[in-house]
Amino acid sequence: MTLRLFDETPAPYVAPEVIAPGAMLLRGFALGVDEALLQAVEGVVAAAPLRHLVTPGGYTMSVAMTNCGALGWVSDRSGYRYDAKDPLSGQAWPSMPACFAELALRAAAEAGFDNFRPDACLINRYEPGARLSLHQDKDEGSMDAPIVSVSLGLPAVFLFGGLRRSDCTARYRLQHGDVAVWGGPSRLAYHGVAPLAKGEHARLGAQRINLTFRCAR
Ligand code: MD3
Ligand code: FE
Repeated sequence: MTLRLFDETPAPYVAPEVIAPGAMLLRGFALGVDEALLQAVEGVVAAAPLRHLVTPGGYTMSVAMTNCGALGWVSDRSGYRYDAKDPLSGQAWPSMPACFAELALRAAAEAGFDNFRPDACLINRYEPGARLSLHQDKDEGSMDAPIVSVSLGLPAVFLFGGLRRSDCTARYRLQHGDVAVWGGPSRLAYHGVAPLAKGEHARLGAQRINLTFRCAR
């Protein structure tokens, strides 16, 4: 038996934890490649800066976002959509770094979804207090492909509900290096992120970064 002295100490990755049909948590799965992922995030952010998007209802999101890959998720007063161009620069989004595509492919395969080739990666940056209210990811062209998410930096409380907004939500603490895969019957589950608690992460400081890989086309 292993004595876990500090809750923040990541456990080595063992096997997927099934939280609902088609929804799996791969705790610590990204730990071996976390530094490569963060350096690639820095490259993407240098070309396509993080920004606070405005919702169709006129609210400015507390989470700052950018994208890489062929398509990027954007929001403005006219709605939510995927776009091949960064509206800030008018240029194509930065290409998907190889280490992103490789990790997403491996994680999806580990969760039973073969040949996952996402064309979009949304990068979310949370600072203390930032949150994502309960929503479904339904702007993608195909609901057959899963979504893969990678958590980096400060821990967050992830809210996972059902297919109706009114369904009750379970809470999961996502830590640096955790990967989640959502497909099949959980693809349209409502989910969100509770306001980020203050803290300091050794590599990222007072931030959480989440990478969300999608097949948008
Ligand atoms: C469960 N991001 O960007 S990713 C989002 O931590 C988003 O930044 C969160 O939700 C974050 O849209 C959570 C995990 C996730 C993504 C898609 C899902 C969970 C999901 C789709 C269905 C069910
Ligand atoms: Fe989402």
